Amino acid sequence: MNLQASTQLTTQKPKILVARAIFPEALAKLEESFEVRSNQEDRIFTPQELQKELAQVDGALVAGSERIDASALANAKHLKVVANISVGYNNFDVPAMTAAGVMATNTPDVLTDSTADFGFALLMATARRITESEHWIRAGHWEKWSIVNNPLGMDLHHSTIGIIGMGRIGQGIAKRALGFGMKVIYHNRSHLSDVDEKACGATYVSKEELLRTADHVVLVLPYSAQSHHTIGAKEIALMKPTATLINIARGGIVDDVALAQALKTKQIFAAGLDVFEGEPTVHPDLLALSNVVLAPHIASATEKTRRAMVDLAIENVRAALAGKKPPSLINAEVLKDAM
Ligand code: 8YV
Repeated sequence: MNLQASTQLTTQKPKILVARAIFPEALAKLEESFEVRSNQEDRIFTPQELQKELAQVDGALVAGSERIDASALANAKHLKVVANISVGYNNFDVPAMTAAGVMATNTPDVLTDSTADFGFALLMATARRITESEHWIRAGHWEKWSIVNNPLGMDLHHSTIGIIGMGRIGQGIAKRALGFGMKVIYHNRSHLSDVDEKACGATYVSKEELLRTADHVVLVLPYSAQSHHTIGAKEIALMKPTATLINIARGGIVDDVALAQALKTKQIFAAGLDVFEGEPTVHPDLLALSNVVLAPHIASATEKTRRAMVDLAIENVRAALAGKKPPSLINAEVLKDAM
């Protein structure tokens, strides 16, 4: 094969953008079949940069940090697919993507168990004040140990867990809670089937009843205009003063200012937060409080799961660019005209 032919072949490969750093092995595999524009230095693109990048490719892998809307797609004449390396896709304007003929995909299922594990870990750390206790040791306070003067926590076992958002991850948390002898109540847009309710040992209640009766409230619902500030001052006021609030869903589901105020005045016992309004910025009032456990959006972050998420996103791009239906296509209506 002469050099010209090889160059010709290279230029015939579909072009893809990898907007955030991914595992080097995954990138190397992609480079076998695609001409890849990758951002391994992981600097988040400005909206203008993202628009320019998308204009040059047939497909893209992105994460929650990339907003894909009409403006991002304005010059993306060849773009067929944008694969989110994430199950939540509130960074996608799906109608705008469909209107532009762009397939939108996400990464469901592969992260369910890791995320449910983490939700439970955050709940335990929050209720049993684990990070606060560690700081206590590091600050040299162990000398002050006494029966009544340790960081005293709240029990999980035989308490009531209230789960708002009972999709795959919510159900995973419910099943873990059963192992702790917890009573499970939930609120969701729709009731689970009888079979699923039974498998989770869960009872449907109104949001108000859940907030009033749960010892631990866990948020696992998708973010949308409708779910914005699902928990604000009014909702927190319904909660028990001994209750904990766990958010592994999305920033914006909780009004962080109202929550910080409630934690400051001990209106509720504690909170565990993996997600924040305005990430990666955390409200300074939350940073100053000891009765909140903070994590940097890591619910899905295990080695195995993050690799599986990247692999599924790649599978989605491969299928779309081969003229097939991607395994986790969000906007199936886009196929009506395209295939
Ligand atoms: C992602 C998440 O790591 O899947 C989701 O919805 O929140 C996380 O698993 C994050 O969104 C990065 O894209």
